[in-house]
Amino acid sequence: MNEMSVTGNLLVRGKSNKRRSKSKGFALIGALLGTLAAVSPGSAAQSPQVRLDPDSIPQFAQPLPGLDLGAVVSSGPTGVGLKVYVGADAIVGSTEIHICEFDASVLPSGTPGVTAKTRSWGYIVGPSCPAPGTPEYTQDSYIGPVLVAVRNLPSTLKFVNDLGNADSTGVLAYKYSVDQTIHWADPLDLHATAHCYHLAEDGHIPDPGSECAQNYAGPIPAAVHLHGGIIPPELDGGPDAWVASDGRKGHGYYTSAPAPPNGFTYKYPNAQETAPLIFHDHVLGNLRLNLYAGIAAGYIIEDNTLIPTDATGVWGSTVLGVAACDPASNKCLPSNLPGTAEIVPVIIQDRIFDTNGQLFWPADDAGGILSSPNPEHPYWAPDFFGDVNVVNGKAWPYLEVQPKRYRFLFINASHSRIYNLNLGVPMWVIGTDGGYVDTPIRVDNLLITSGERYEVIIDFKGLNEQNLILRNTAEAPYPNGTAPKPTTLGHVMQFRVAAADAADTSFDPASGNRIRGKEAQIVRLVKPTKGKLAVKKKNVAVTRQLVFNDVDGASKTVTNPVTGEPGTTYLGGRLEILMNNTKWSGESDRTYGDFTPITLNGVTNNYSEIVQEGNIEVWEFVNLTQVSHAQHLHGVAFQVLNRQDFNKGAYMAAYATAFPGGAFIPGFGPPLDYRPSSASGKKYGGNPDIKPYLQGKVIPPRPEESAWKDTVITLPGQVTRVAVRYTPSDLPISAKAQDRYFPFDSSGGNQNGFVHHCHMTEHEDNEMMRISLVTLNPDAPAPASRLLKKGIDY
Ligand SMILES: [Cu+2]
Repeated sequence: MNEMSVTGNLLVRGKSNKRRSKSKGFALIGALLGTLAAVSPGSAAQSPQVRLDPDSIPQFAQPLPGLDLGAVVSSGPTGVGLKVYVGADAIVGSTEIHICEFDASVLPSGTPGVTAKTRSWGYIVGPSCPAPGTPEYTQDSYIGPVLVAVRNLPSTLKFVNDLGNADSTGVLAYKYSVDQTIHWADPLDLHATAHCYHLAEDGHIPDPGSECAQNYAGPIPAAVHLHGGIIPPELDGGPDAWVASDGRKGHGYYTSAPAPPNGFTYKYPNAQETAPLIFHDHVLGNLRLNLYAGIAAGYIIEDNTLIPTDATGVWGSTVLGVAACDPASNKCLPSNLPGTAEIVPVIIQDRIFDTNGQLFWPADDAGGILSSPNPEHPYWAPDFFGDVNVVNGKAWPYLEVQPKRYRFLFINASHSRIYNLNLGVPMWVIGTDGGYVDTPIRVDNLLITSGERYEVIIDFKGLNEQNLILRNTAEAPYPNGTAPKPTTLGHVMQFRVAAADAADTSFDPASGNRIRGKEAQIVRLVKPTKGKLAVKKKNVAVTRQLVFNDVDGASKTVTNPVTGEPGTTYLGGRLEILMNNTKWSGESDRTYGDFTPITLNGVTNNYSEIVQEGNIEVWEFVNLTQVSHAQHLHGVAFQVLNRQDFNKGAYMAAYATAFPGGAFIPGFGPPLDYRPSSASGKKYGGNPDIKPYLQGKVIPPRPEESAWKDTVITLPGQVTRVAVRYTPSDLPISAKAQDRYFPFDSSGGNQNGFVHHCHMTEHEDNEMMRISLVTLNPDAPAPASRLLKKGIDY
């Protein structure tokens, strides 16, 4: 099958100068703050690290960092690690979180040759970062914390970026691997003079040792995104909201309250349904390395009105001091459902280590393997697949359990790797990305992609004295790649079941009893078992078709821009993956006038997805590439409608010939006008309608995908459809037009949008991300009359 490729000429761009100057304005903000540190010049160097053989790492030698229940109510926030914070300090008070560098115990002692801890980055709750040389500088885990907030009680989090400069970081994976040829935050504004990003777009290979090929040496930028948060766009912490360690800022920077120059304060309203969220780094074009260094944490929103007073667990109204629900209302969760404080997070990542226990990143030919397929992007590769599974910050840990039920929160926080988890015993899904399911769903395998979450109950009863291994069988890339090596990547963690029987009065998911009471069931946009809409078709305001396409570079033999080694042969392959063939900024030479330029703080981006608050839309993701993607929408929840195969070759041919001139133009945008036409099947998106190329029946979502979600697996050669409604998720379908709105200004003053993107970090870092603006429902109250007001409540 012919894959789409750059055939012949790369697009000649006429507006480059305009684009090259666009990010200047905001770099000045840092200068005005007077906090800029001297930045030393960079150099182009290949990482000297040597990869550690994953077979040498002892498995199941370290306990899984668990929840520190002692910290729940009494002592309040201290340090990093998987501590759950419940109580005034974390919920209604102000919590200060520093983004820090420190050592973490990732590999077990006894790993041959490894004597050092793993230098990492992460969130540290408290007034400052731990100082080198102090005991606190060595953290048990880089992941965390897990914060617990309560619905409708706002939480104020002050984030401070204390990461310092790239040339002095001990995280070698970052120091040697930032790629300045992709569109990234670029705090030093190298774009303005060296045009690295645009040169790469035009097929230019950086000269060896030139600015564009050098290791980034400036202040480290970071952004904090609340993944799954239904929040105002100003608080979304998207790619342009970054702040660098020296106070330089991206043009989407926002703070709800005074903060240090290198930080910001977000007042999260927590107005949404109960859901397990994540907060993690989201800096433009380089979040893969920030995440790799460790910056990720959990954020659970609980709903007191669902929590019964007679809970048997630690969780309950007494913890929060707020009246709980009346079980007779039929709205409560089961009274014996294990509470939030009993959730065991299982945050799964894959990593590569060097022989000194440090994080290793496969950029260019670090470690002697040429990982970057194209010299135009010497430090970037289209996938990252590690060789070690790390859970909650520990390589292949174990967890001692009693022979009874436990409640787990599975989070895939890896880069490109999809996991297909199985334990050999049933797993009962009780919640997904956006909250609880109606009734527990039994699964024997749990397919989970980057950014997805599943809450699961596992019953270890009768398994006394057994050691169970949580295994992974997913190919990488999924589904047509390499099977995981059974003895390394095939192992995730181990459960050791104790000998003595244990009493268990907790909720039994096999009972068939509901999770959500009858009055609190999921508001259905779709009928999941049928794969059909649950709302009338006329109530779907807009259908969009978004096509994912590869833009490939050719194999070539050139001088390696990093090492200067002549005659280096690059394999060629994906230079970038696009949605609707459109770059992140939406800039292109199209003259249709179908994209809407919107300017925020002096920077203009070209929007295509202008959605209206209150509306229901169907989004169809058409995957023309060879791998799965993980589509994630910010600021809203959706329901998976269905999937359907299509004739990829025939559609790709029709797609290519629909472009002006009859051939694919990389980065041009979709071939047709974005607005609906008969050729697009009346869908937005500017693509030939996929409908004539569909094959077979619609495939309903997997049962465990049937609750609210924000991230979905989209397989190659398939259309994946989701139904999305731009309102709070628990608003009844019958709500009147004037009631369909968020409690805040979802439009960000008609200037500030939300991104939607692939959650595979190599893809989102390199253009597989777009912006959508949520315009206000004209029938709904104006922002000044809404519950949450910018400048006051957020
Ligand atoms: Cu992707």
